[in-house]
Amino acid sequence: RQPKRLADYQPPSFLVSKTDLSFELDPTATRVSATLTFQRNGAGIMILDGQQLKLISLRLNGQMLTDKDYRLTEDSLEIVKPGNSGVLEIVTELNPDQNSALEGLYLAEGVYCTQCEAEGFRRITYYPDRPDVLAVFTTTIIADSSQLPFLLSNGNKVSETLLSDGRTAVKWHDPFPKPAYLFALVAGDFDCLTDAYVTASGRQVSLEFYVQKGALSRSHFAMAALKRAMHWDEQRFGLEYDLDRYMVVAVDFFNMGAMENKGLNVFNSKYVLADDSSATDQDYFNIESIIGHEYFHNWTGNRVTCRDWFQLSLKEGLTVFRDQEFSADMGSATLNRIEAVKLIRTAQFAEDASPMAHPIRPEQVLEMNNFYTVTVYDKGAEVIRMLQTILGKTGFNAGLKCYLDRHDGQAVTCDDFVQAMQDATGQDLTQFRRWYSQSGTPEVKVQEHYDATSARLTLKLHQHTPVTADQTIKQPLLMPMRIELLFSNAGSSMRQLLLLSNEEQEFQFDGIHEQPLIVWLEDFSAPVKLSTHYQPEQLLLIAGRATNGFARWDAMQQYWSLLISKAVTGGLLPQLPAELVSLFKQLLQQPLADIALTAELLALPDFDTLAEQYTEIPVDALLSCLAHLTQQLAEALAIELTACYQRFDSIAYHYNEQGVALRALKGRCLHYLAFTNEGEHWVNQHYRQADNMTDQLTALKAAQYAELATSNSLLEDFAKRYQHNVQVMDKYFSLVATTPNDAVFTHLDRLTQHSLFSWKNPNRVRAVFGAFSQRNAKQFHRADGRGYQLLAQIVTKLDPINPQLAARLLTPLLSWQRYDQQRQHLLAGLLKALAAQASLSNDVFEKVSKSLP
Ligand code: B3K
Ligand code: ZN
Repeated sequence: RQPKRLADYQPPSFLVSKTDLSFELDPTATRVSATLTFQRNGAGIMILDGQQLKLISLRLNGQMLTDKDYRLTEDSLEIVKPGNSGVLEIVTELNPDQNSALEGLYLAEGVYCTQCEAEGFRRITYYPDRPDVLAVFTTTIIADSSQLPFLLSNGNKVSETLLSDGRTAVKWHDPFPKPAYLFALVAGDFDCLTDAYVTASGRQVSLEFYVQKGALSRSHFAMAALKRAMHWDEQRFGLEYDLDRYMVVAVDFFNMGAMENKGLNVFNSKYVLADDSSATDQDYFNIESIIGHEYFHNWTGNRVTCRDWFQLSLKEGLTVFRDQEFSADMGSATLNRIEAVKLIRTAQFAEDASPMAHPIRPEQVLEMNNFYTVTVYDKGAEVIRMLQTILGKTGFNAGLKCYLDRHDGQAVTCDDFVQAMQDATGQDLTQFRRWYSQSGTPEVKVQEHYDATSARLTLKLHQHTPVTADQTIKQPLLMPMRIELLFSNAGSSMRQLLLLSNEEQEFQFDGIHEQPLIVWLEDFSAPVKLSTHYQPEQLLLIAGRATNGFARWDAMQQYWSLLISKAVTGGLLPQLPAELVSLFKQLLQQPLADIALTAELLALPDFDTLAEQYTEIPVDALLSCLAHLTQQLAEALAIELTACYQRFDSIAYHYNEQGVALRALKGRCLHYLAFTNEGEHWVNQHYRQADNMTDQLTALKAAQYAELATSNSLLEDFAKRYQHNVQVMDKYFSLVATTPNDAVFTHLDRLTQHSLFSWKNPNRVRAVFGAFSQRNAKQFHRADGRGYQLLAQIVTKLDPINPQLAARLLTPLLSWQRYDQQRQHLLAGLLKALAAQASLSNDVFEKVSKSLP
């Protein structure tokens, strides 16, 4: 197996300017006729990608080719004498029904659907399946329209014809040249929600959502979110939609969240369908953000695309940044930042410390699908955010405009992007580019020195990036560090932006007449691990006073981390300090005007955040500390928790900033109240009175974490109530999979027998086994290895069915070196056994082989 390397990039030898496709849909024998108009672009042979295809016929400029005119392998087709330009006609046959990998064209629940990114188009026809070949696509879909009333593809609908055999042919034309990964076809029977949007320049766009029959009433929120996204992109970046039609199809069988195919997004139904009785605040949030994300790709990804897949962050990091900015404007910016940073500090830091460590622009890839990672996406977004911090919003907007104007219609690189930012602003970004090539989490140490006589404050910063699995040599990075100096006089402070570029660097401030308390890394202005010398009391002061909401939350998190790490080192359970109790009392008695922030300030760090602060993760100690602290907080604050819980009457459900915040605060109180003597009462009442999914789930989770006797009966009630709503049943599956005791193994077994469960449906598999391995630390990390064994079995079972999914689920097993000897031994054994299996997919093989010494 040969990985591809960025360093080996060669421009394509042939380009395709026109791609005409015709599909005759059939469950087991779909015929695809492709007519490619090609031109030579450089030296080299004509080699087309193709996988799992049956070649039926091949013509060059009208002449039938015979087997001496071409060479066929498992994954390619070489045309021996193509000439410098011409027309190639390829007929292939494929089996959508058998396609459980959900890549290429597949049939699931009566719907034909495609997924071509990254390299799925080669499962549809022989083609130069690479993002730097851009063609104008015309697609004809032929099918029985009584079975499949909607036959959709990219662009504009050109014609619909009834054929003599009773079938219907629908023809689509997409005027924008695009790489094959943005091609899409959907055929099925749906309910359709339509609406319209008038762009800033007055163009009328028809908006269409295709959803499963009966789900129309659950697609209004997504439609409204789409209109908000379209408007926001016009306001913020001056970017308008460019086709007459924007279609979104929701399907239950999908490997990821959604896909930005030109003019025809395909979405996981989880990120479209919602109503107040079935969706949580989090679901609504996710829908708005993903609808935004795929829409924003129309410019950052589609109009300007990637030259090669190593450049993936060019579109993904940038588009995540754009969706984060959108969400921040639609709701609470502080809350959004907190959530984004949690993801970096858990999954992304873990990836940097794992055998899969890679820069946001990877250098070597065996299976591209393995690189749709938190590093490429979310660290990628942090890198873009740093650019905005360094250049300012105006500079950044100018840079983005320059990038899009300069490269519209092209397939380009991350370097091209940074160059545009540099050219538009005049800022030298040479050193900044290292963020694209260097992997790992930088560690920054800070020291402060205050001299009263000269009124001078000196700040000394030191940066160091530890070696990673993929890279040994690390260089200093350019990082923006936002700080705030707090003075004793309440309300008096000074905010600064420091640009750290050297390994060691000093910053001096004169005219500082008293020693300030420094808030470091406001708003998480760089994706680094910071080590400071705070005393616990100082952190509580920052939590009370910092201007930046994120910084206040962060100070609380650091406070708990410090307390817990002292306890872990001493082999003891942490005791609640009196000053913490009084701060919490105050927050509960007088919540801040920012209710959402109050709820966050009252939260303990989660297990995964704490875990990333240790080289060897003390699993059991961390879990006991967290449970113990929760119990102690509940006991010490029972009265205040009750009062705060009761203070806010439940308001009728509405998804808006205030509602979200109130539910979060009440939910936080309930989480602790569940640990008091009256836990059962509060949880039962919360569950029964809930008029929405958020509150129901809050009650169920509280009951489960506190291991209340009522937990099981509430869960049963829940399952009965929602047995007909598969999206909600996924939540039930996940809840059961996070059962914190031994019983979980019997439950998991039972769930796989459930009538709704299918090994072929990624949503179901993720709901059960994703939840078990990523959100049930206690049982997954059992010292006897039972959790690990189970996950390894599941990966083995899934690999032949859906390699992409199998490889994703495998991730938690890779970090075996992060645990104690016994766990290391168990994990390494399982990984070796996996590696020894015959016919592993590239997806699983690449990860397993990297994880073994
Ligand atoms: N671009 C797609 C992800 C494709 C993943 C392929 N394995 C969704 C997104 O990031 O918008
Ligand atoms: Zn994306």
